[in-house]
Amino acid sequence: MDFPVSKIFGLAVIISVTLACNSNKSENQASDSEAMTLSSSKEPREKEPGMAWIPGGEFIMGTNEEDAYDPEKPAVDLKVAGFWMDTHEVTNAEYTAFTEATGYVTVAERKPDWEELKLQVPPGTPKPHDSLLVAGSMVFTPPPVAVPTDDISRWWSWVIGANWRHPEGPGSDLKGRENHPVVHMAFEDAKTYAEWAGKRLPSEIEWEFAARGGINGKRFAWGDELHPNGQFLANTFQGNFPNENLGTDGFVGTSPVKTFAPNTFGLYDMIGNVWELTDDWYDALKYARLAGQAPKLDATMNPCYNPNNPFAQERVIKGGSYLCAANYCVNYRPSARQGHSFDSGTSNVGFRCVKTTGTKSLSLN
Ligand SMILES: [Ca+2]
Ligand SMILES: [Ca+2]
Repeated sequence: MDFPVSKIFGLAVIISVTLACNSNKSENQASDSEAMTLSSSKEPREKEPGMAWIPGGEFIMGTNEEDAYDPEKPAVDLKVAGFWMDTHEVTNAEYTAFTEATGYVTVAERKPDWEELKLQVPPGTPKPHDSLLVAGSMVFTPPPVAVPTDDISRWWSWVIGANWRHPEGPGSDLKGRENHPVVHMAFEDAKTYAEWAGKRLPSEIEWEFAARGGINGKRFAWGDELHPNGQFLANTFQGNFPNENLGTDGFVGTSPVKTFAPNTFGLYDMIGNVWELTDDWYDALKYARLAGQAPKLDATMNPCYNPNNPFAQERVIKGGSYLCAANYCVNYRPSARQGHSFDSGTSNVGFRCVKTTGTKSLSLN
């Protein structure tokens, strides 16, 4: 598992912060691991524009595959109630409509708040100079030649002025990308949009159920082959990551939503294009806890656990992105999961929304 890409990582490269151990959290939430009442999975009569009805049911979450990452294991049987889900990732055009209606300014467009950032670094870490605490985000910056894949700073750069309006930084814009997924989304950016739209972010369980499209126990969302009959079914990375982005699937960056075939639930780009934020805190032992192989979290415990980043305040992202490659992360699978710092966006993270009538969060375990 690679080190999560985040604002504090980008700044840490600059201020040479060494990450050590910490467990404080400003919020304690474990909604995804709470048992909840399964509501009706019957499709409501009233349709939701731009959304597909996900009928709910039993499924196998996670995997027992030997070469999968530990946080994806083991496979567990779960039930999910029905819900509506956006058929595609939220686009730049949709996010533009939201900001025009509300005046909302995203996290990457704001000056970083040291009072929040210092909670994610060892106590006593000196405050960086004000000249470094300026608005920006992490941008994929491929090296010109092949490099070892053990250090993400070789291809992720902290770019001042990068945000959803300027995905590669100042000088880049959204022209011709209106129908591409919005990127550089921090959790607050996605959640605020969802609330404005009368929707919410999916739980990880809901997201994985929807991505599998009713196909249980398969490595990929569509079966066991990455390219059945030579077809590309998702926007991922072909070639040697990170320097050789061949774009054999037609795209070296994001693609317009709905370019690739939908899954059996009618959902596009659940795999690839951009990673998608969920409402859940990242817990590397979540699947093990659900299977009874690790102690359950209680209300007094830190809801976020990432052994690679003990300072983590991360939400789960799912589905992989246009940067997922066979020689590196192989995260274009429904069980793949990563933690994503709550206050950070990157040039390959977006989201989509869900909606339920009645009670919220309908995952059972
Ligand atoms: Ca691609
Ligand atoms: Ca996606």
